[in-house]
Amino acid sequence: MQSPFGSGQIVSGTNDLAFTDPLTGLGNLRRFFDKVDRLIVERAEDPAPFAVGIIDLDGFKPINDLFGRKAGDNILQQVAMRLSASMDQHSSVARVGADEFAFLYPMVFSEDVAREQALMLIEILSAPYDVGDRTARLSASVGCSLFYSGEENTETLVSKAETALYHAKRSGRGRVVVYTREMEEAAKRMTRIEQALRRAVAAGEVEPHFQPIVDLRRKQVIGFEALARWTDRDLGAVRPDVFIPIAEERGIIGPLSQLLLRKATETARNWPDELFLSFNLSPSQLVDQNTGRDILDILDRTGFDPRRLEIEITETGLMSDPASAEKIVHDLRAVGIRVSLDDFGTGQSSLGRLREFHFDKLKIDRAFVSSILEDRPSEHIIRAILAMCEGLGMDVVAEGIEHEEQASRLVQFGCGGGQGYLFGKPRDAEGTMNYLRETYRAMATWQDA
Ligand code: G
Ligand code: G
Ligand code: MN
Repeated sequence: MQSPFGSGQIVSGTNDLAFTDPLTGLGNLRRFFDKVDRLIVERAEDPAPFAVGIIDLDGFKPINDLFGRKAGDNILQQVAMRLSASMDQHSSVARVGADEFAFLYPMVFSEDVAREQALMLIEILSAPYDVGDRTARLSASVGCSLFYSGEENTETLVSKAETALYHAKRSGRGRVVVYTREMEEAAKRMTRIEQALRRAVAAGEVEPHFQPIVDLRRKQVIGFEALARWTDRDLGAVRPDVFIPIAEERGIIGPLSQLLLRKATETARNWPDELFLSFNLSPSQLVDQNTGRDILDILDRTGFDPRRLEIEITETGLMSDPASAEKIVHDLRAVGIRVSLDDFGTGQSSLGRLREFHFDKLKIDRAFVSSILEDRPSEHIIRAILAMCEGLGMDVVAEGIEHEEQASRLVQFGCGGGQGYLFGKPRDAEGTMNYLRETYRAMATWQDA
């Protein structure tokens, strides 16, 4: 049968509906598995490798929501057409999920070529799509795996491509990742950490440490940011940039965060009343409508004044479900909790967010602060952020200050707040109490003098 979509083999041999995706006319998952099965049998005598890959559209769901289902279907048909038009006479593509496609490249023998081919597909899919009189844009992530020996079967080959796809999605949009053995190791390590973390959270073994935030002009501590620290019995110290993402992904962030907030507020209520506590929320918590109530419950139980609490959120946290995030932020602000925008200037910054959301404070990412002395662009960016905050009536904290000269430059530019190793590293509850005693004693003698 001649394919309506160029040379790509859409249906070869049989027209069986059970093997065809009705929307796009491409083969479906069954057909794809069938083809790979058969190729593996063929390669038993001819030990050349071949490549499979899974393509996942980035940002298809918002397009569906924005343009409607019919337009979404139409885009999927266009995607199918583009993909099959880019297959050569050996290769084939199938639709294996709502917005997932799979390809089989029998004549691709190396990881490098697989990656090149996949990048080309991403490029083809990234061109604009016509939707009536509007245009939509999409990107795609691809995970590939290569068949090498007789040991493998279709299922393990495809599951390796899925593992690679998962890594591609995690590292951002529009990426290709080819499966490696290390990925399997990494997956096992993550599972070990996940299990240990579940136990530690249940046993209350994760601790908040506290890093001072200072008034740069008066050189005086005004509050602390709580930062999670965990030393496991077996794994030793695990860094938060390792275990927080695992907690987010495996659904432990809620209980972990509640444990940390409870401990942090129990500590902070013993500090002088004028000091605030700043607490990080993860993006996934802003999608969960229980978050607001959980926070208020904890404040109720520990008796910590909500007006002394600040919540730090990132722009990423506002993006996945802005309406949900807005409701949580609104509920928190209603009881006097302040909200700051963390890590500003990195990631997917959108100044538009500052118009839609009201933040009480903005934290300038340490990437800018660390280069403020050497680097003119950083200096200009910081000055622009400071001017903007002044106009919008937001407080500012510059993060990652390590040197006196950085602090004085920031003061000179009009930056009010600072945080960083220069003023203190994160310390546990007791260390923080000692820090406060020293600081307040020093202040008292200074004021007496
Ligand atoms: O403390 P620093 O060590 O390395 O923290 C690494 C990252 O982990 C930072 O981005 C910080 O915001 C995040 N983090 C630290 N503690 C918490 C916490 O209690 N909750 C959440 N959601 N993130 C945290
Ligand atoms: O993403 P967030 O801003 O919440 O994370 C704060 C992170 O910055 C923590 O990992 C903390 O340990 C780290 N940090 C705080 N002060 C400094 C500093 O002066 N230098 C560096 N390199 N890291 C810092
Ligand atoms: Mn923070």
